[in-house]
Amino acid sequence: MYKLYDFLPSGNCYKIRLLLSQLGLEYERINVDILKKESRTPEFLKINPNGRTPVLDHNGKNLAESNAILWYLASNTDFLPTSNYEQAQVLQWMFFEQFSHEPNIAAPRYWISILKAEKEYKEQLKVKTKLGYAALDVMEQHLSGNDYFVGNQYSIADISLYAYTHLAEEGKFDLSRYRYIKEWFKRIENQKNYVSIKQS
Ligand SMILES: N[C@@H](CCC(=O)N[C@@H](CS)C(=O)NCC(=O)O)C(=O)O
Repeated sequence: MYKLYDFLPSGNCYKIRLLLSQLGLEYERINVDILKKESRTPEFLKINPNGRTPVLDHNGKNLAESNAILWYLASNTDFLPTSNYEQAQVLQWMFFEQFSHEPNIAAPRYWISILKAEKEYKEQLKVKTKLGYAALDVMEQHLSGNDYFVGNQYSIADISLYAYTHLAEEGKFDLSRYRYIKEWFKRIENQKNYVSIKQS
């Protein structure tokens, strides 16, 4: 029995909904409205002391951090390659996502499209935008020679990076010059049991 503590607009939460759909796993969704600080209540902090979604509850065992949850669900499935080297490459891209990509690409979207506070964040946006484009350049370069991030197969490395990349325009990133990233979006959107962030 799976329960997902989930905030619908969150790309980190969407990663989990996408993989659950592609694995054909049923789950109960528990809405946590982070804009109403529901992830910071004493009750929620018992579930995740870090006060953030997503959290997966699997038969009473809780797991936080979107990429750890992806790994947990994908283990022993086609969404995680089997060799040690390829598994380490999946981790390489998921650490890249959390350090160089998500903090720079998700934050502008959050400030501009969710909080509607572009003016207030003007200075921070300059820094994040520059670093966000640098992360997109790294992805574009990789995808210019590869269909997917690891081992030429669709994996949780792709799910992790897809979540916020395909929403980057909501943070005013111009994706028109990223031909290979846009072709990769199509390959992902054609995967079996793909669901969009709005459908899931
Ligand atoms: N590194 C974490 C980041 C999680 C995160 O930042 N979650 C946001 C939504 S995208 C959240 O719940 N924020 C609520 C808060 O900070 O109070 C992950 O990958 O799961």
